[in-house]
Amino acid sequence: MTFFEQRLSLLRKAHSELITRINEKTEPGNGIYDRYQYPVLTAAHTPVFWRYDLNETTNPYLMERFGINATFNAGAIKWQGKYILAVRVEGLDRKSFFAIAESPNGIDNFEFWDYPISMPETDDPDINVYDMRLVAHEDGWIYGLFCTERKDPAANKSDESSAIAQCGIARTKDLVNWERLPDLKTPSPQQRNVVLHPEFVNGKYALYTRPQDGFIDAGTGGGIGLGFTDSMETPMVIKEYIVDEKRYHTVYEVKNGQGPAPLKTPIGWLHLAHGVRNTAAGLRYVLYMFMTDLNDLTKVIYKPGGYFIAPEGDERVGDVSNVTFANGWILDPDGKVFIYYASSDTRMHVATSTLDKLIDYCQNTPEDGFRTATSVKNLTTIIEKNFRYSKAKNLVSA
Ligand code: M1P
Repeated sequence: MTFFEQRLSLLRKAHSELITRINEKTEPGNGIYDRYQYPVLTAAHTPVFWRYDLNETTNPYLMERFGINATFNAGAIKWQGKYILAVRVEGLDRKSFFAIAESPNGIDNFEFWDYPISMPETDDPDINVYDMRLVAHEDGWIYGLFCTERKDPAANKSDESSAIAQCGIARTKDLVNWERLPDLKTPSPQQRNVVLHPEFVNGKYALYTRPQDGFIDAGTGGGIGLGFTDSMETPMVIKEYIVDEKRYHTVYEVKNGQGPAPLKTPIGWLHLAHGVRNTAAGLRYVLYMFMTDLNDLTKVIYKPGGYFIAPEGDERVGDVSNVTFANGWILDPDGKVFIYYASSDTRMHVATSTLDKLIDYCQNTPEDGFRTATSVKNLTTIIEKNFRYSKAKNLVSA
């Protein structure tokens, strides 16, 4: 065997072992959802034939020719019986693109399709695209809404960082061929985390938005918004109604954003969102949940206090540390929910739960009372209830 052949065989073996690795639940969990032992996708899950020129003549050292930095913030959909992730793949050059990975069980054995998505551009080409939300809309199309970023034309000459973020839109029937539609127009100068609601509302398309003033700063943008457009071919939101506000001394005090499209339940629409707060170590991104009324999407009917998922252990560290972010989940017909979340802008994980458990979580977790005293009251109520219960049952201790 030549050096090249030996090295290629090692690379292929390591890749194959990684992508077929069984992923086990970590016990005992918190009863709300289960986390898993391993990330479902990392940069090393991308195919060897993406990263290397496999011709011994043109690449005798078998060096990486197209390095992958991270695989994160994936949209999700169940399609043709497979658990599909539309992954934000970031190359070493910092550009993100989308690529589909599929798994037979949603927990492990995720494998990338041969080619990344070739996303058509508009007349104003995207400099970077990321964080796709996949939605099977009742109009029959699968939509991908994502952030498209371009340099801010008003930035100072010396400023090579300022950007304008807007919502890019594309649709498909097969996840391979995409029709690009015009970018969404809204009253906000910057727009990220835009998500299409899966059903028509009074004959219109409904969109969750996140109005914000600056590229990073939400500024006067008040929280997660909701707007309507007559058409996705000329998408335009004239007014954004704030559904879930950012608020002082919460996990979403700096900004928040809708995660994937909400799931319909008999009780209301179930939402997964991210909230951001500031710390001495920088921004901290966590996930939280709330539910909205089935007939009035602007009315929050349940909102557990605090976070639902925050970075734990190795998840805390990555390119942008202390971040959990989710823009994809899948509801199976038997009620099982697969929550796909990324940690620290680096890798993808799954957590599993059921619709019943998540509704119970939303209905029965105390709300944030916005003061220490109300938090202590919530805790005391639980303790007293437990003591009353054990006394009634003649148990020795709670
Ligand atoms: O770096 C954390 C996240 O920051 C942005 O989210 P938001 O728009 O809420 O600030 C996005 O760039 C997201 O991709 C990233 O994970």
